[in-house]
Amino acid sequence: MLCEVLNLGVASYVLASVSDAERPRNFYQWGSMGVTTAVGLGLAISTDEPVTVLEGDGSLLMSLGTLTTVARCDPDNLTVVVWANDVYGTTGGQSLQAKHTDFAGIAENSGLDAVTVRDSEAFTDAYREATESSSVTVIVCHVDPIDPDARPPFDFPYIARRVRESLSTDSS
Ligand SMILES: Cc1ncc(C[n+]2csc(CCOP(=O)(O)OP(=O)(O)O)c2C)c(N)n1
Repeated sequence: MLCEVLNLGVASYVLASVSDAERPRNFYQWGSMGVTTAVGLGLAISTDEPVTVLEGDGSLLMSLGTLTTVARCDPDNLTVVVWANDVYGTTGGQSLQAKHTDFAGIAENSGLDAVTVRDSEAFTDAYREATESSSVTVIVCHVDPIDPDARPPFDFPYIARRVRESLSTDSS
């Protein structure tokens, strides 16, 4: 069963509203900015299950060095999707001031496979290829900012416990 590690804020709000009950391995980050990919790496090297990170571009910008560590470990079950909306969406849409920054280029120069996509068809193809690959791929997915209505109240200890219990009891 897929384990998804979601950036704090918008990514967590959206994924929680899609299908939280059927996805006990949705690991929402709560208040913890800049750690999503690092948490995903830790999970990927401690389980054989597939792990997908949904990272924010602001969060990744805070912790670019994580990409070097991901490339060094290169677990075959990890895929990193960067939700690149060019803003700090969760806190009101402030500009990242990073329009000249090439996240896929940074990932590649850190030793990872990387691809940039701009529509859902390209994303679907890239995600399929990435999950079939035995190397980590970073998919930089350019999206428009959204402000979801849903603001699920997360109980973070419960979320972490639920992920841990699902990984230790259920491998289907
Ligand atoms: C260390 C730290 N700095 C700032 C914040 C406040 N904060 C919460 S979400 C967020 C924006 C995150 O931006 P991004 O990762 O691009 O995701 P988006 O909200 O655009 O989906 C900020 C600045 C925080 N929680 N932790």
